[in-house]
Amino acid sequence: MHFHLFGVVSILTAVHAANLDDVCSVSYVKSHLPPPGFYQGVTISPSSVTANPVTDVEVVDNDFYPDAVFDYCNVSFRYSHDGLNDQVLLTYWLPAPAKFQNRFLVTGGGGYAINSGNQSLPGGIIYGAVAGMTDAGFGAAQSNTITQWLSANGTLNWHNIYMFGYQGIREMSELGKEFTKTFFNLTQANTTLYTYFQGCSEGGREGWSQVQRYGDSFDGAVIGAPAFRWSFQQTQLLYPDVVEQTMGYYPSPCELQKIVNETIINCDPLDGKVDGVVARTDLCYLNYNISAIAGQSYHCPATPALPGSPAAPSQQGNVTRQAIAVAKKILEGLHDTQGRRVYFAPTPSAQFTEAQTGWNATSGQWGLSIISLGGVFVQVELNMLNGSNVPNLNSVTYDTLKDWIVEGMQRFQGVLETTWPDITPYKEAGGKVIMFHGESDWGIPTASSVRYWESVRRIMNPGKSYNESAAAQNEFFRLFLVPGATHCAANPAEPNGPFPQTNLAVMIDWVEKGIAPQTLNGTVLQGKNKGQNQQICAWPLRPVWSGNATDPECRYDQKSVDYWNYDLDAFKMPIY
Ligand SMILES: *[C@@H]1O[C@H](CO)[C@@H](O)[C@H](O)[C@H]1NC(C)=O
Ligand SMILES: *[C@@H]1O[C@H](CO)[C@@H](O)[C@H](O)[C@H]1NC(C)=O
Ligand SMILES: *[C@@H]1O[C@H](CO)[C@@H](O)[C@H](O)[C@H]1NC(C)=O
Ligand SMILES: *[C@@H]1O[C@H](CO)[C@@H](O)[C@H](O)[C@H]1NC(C)=O
Ligand SMILES: *[C@@H]1O[C@H](CO)[C@@H](O)[C@H](O)[C@H]1NC(C)=O
Ligand SMILES: *[C@@H]1O[C@H](CO)[C@@H](O)[C@H](O)[C@H]1NC(C)=O
Ligand SMILES: *[C@@H]1O[C@H](CO)[C@@H](O)[C@H](O)[C@H]1NC(C)=O
Ligand SMILES: *[C@@H]1O[C@H](CO)[C@@H](O)[C@H](O)[C@H]1NC(C)=O
Ligand SMILES: *[C@@H]1O[C@H](CO)[C@@H](O)[C@H](O)[C@H]1NC(C)=O
Ligand SMILES: *[C@@H]1O[C@H](CO)[C@@H](O)[C@H](O)[C@H]1NC(C)=O
Ligand SMILES: *[C@@H]1O[C@H](CO)[C@@H](O)[C@H](O)[C@H]1NC(C)=O
Ligand SMILES: *[C@@H]1O[C@H](CO)[C@@H](O)[C@H](O)[C@H]1NC(C)=O
Ligand SMILES: [Ca+2]
Repeated sequence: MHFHLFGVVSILTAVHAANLDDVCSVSYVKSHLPPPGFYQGVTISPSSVTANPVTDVEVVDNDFYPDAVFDYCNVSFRYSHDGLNDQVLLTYWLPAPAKFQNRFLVTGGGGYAINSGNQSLPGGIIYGAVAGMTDAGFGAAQSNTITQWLSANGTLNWHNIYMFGYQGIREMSELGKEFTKTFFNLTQANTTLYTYFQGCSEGGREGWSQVQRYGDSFDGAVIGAPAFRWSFQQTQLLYPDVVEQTMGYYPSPCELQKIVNETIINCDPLDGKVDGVVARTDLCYLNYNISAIAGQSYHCPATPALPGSPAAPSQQGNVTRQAIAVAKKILEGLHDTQGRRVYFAPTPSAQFTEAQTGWNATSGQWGLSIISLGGVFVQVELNMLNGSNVPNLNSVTYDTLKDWIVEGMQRFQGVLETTWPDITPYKEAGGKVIMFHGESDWGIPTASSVRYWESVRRIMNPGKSYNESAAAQNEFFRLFLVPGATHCAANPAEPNGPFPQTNLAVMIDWVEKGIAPQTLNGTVLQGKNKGQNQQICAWPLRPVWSGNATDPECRYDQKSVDYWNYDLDAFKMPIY
C-alpha cells in the first residue's frame, strides 16, 4: 500500500517536472500518437506530425473566454480514411505540463466553416485543457466547406457532407482524447480526462451532432445559438428577402435600423430596468406596436466602399408605412399562403440583417440583395449547382420556402437536421449541456433553442407534469436566453447587456464539482459598464427587474412561455 502511494507520487512528480520544451517536439508527439487501429477506418500519418512551442500568447476582448496570457504546444498531424484518398488535418493545442488539468476541449466552426482557426482553442488552454480542431478534410477551403459539397453539378459529395455533419468532429474528438491521454501519461498516473465542447452557431450544431449520437461524446457541452433544424434554419434566412419582393418595397438599411433603434428604446423599460437592453422581447412583441415609428425621420451618413461591401450613399427620410408593413411581416415569421405557420418569428429588437437591401447606383434605388448564407443552401444543397448564391428569387413565394424546407429536411435528415430529441444515452453517461441563445439574435430565431429544449423535455419525460419534467431536464440540460445579445456575440446596439463569457468555467464547476448553474454567469463586455457581472435567468424563468438592481429576479410567466412556444401548423409531422 505504501509502496503504491509512493509510486503514484513519484510519477506525479515526474509529470510536473516536464516542461513544454521537453515534450513539445515532433519525436515526442510521434511516439505518443493513438496506436494504429485505435479508430476503425482511420490511418494516421506519423510523417505528417508538426510540433512547436508557442509562448506568451495574449488574448483580449473575446466573447467566449476571459483575457489571458498563456503558452502552448502547437501540434498537428494528418490521417486518411481507409479506401479513400483523402487527408484530414487535426490541430491540437496542448498546455504546458504544469498547467494541464486533465481536460480536453472540442471546438467547432461557424457558417460553413468546420473550425474557427485560432479563435476557439485559447478557450481550452486557459483552463488547462488540450484544445482540438479539425479541417475535416476540406483543406484550405475549411472556412467555406460548401465549395466541396458537390462532386459535380447534380452530384452531392456525401462523404464531405457527412464529414461536415458530424463525422469530422467525432474523429477529432476520439483521436484527441486518446492523444491527450498518451501525451500526458494519463494511463500511468491518473486516467481521469474530462471532455468538453464549446461552440456557437454552426459550432453549436456541431456540438449537438455529437451529444445526440454519442453518449460518451463529452462530459459537458457549452452550446450557443445552434444552427440546427438545418433545412428550416437555412431557408428561413431568405424569408425577409421574399417578404420585400412579395410586398414590392425595399427599405434602405438606415430605415430598417431606425425601426430597430426605436424598438429598443420603447421596449427597454418593459423588463423593469431602463438600461438600453430589451431583456423581454416577448413583452416587446405583445405590447409594442411598431406602427408608432411610421413618419419618424432617420438619417445615416454615406459610407465608403470597403472590402466586401460597396459604397452606400447617405440615407435620410421619414419611415414609411410600407417599411413598417415589411418589418411587421418579417416579425410575424414565415407562414404559408394559407396562413399556417411554417417557422418561428425573429425577436423584435434583433437587427434586420437578413433584410438588408443593396444599393443600385444605376437606378439610384435600394433593391433586393439575397443573403448568400440562405441562397447557397438552395443553390448547392437543393439544386446541386455549384455557386455561392441563387441567381434570383424569381417566382419564389412563401409556399416555395416551405417546399424547400421539406425537400432539405428529407434529404439531410440523418446528417444535418440535428434535432434528435432523445438524448438519454448522454444523460445516463452523466453528460451536461449549457445551451444559450441571444435574445436579440438576427440570424437564428431565439425560439429555435426554446423549441428544442421543450422537445427534449417532452420526449424524455412522458407522463410528467411540466414542472416535474422541467426539473428533470434541468438536472443535465439548461437553457439560458441572454438579454440583448445578438448572434453569438455581445450586441453593440444594446451594450449594457451581459454575455456569458465564462461558460466553460461554469461548466467545469458543474461537471467536476457538481455545482449546477442556477443562473448563468454573465459579464458586460462593452460600454461604460464593461466588466460588470450580471446573472442570466434559466429557462423557463424570465427576468424582471424592480429598480436598478444589476441582477434580475427570475420568474415564471405563463404568457411568456406561451409566446415562445410556436404551433408549426403548416406541418402534420412533429418538428422537434
Ligand atoms: C510522460 O512520461 C515520460 C516518462 O516518464 C516523461 O519523459 C514525459 O515527460 C512525461 N510526459 C509529460 C507530458 O509529462
Ligand atoms: C502551428 O503549426 C502549424 C502547422 O505546422 C503552422 O502552420 C502554424 O503556423 C503554427 N502556429 C504557430 C503559432 O506556431
Ligand atoms: C486526477 O486528476 C484530476 C484532475 O486534475 C483530479 O480531479 C482527480 O482527483 C485525480 N484523480 C486521482 C485518482 O488522482
Ligand atoms: C491568430 O492568428 C492571428 C493572425 O496570424 C494572430 O494575429 C493572432 O495573434 C493569433 N491569435 C492567437 C490566439 O494565436
Ligand atoms: C465549385 O466552385 C468552387 C469555387 O469556384 C471550386 O473551387 C470547386 O472546385 C467547384 N466544384 C465543382 C464540383 O465544380
Ligand atoms: C441607431 O442607433 C445606433 C446606436 O446604437 C446609432 O449609432 C445609429 O446611428 C442609429 N441609427 C439610426 C438610423 O437611428
Ligand atoms: C398598430 O397600430 C396601427 C396604427 O395605429 C393599427 O392600425 C394596428 O391595428 C395596431 N396593431 C395592433 C396589433 O394593435
Ligand atoms: C418627416 O418628419 C418630420 C418630423 O419628424 C417632419 O417635420 C417632416 O415634414 C417630415 N417629412 C416628410 C417628407 O414627410
Ligand atoms: C440596377 O438598375 C438598373 C436600371 O434600373 C437595372 O437595369 C439593373 O438590372 C439593376 N441592377 C440590379 C443588380 O438589380
Ligand atoms: C455548374 O453550375 C454552375 C451554376 O449554374 C455553373 O456556373 C457551372 O458552369 C456548372 N459547371 C459545369 C461543369 O457545368
Ligand atoms: C463570473 O464572471 C465574473 C466576471 O463577470 C468572473 O470574475 C467570475 O470568475 C465568473 N465566475 C465563474 C464561475 O466563472
Ligand atoms: C435607475 O437609474 C436611472 C439612470 O441612472 C435613474 O434615472 C433612475 O432614477 C434609477 N431608478 C431607480 C429606481 O433607482
Ligand atoms: Ca431594459
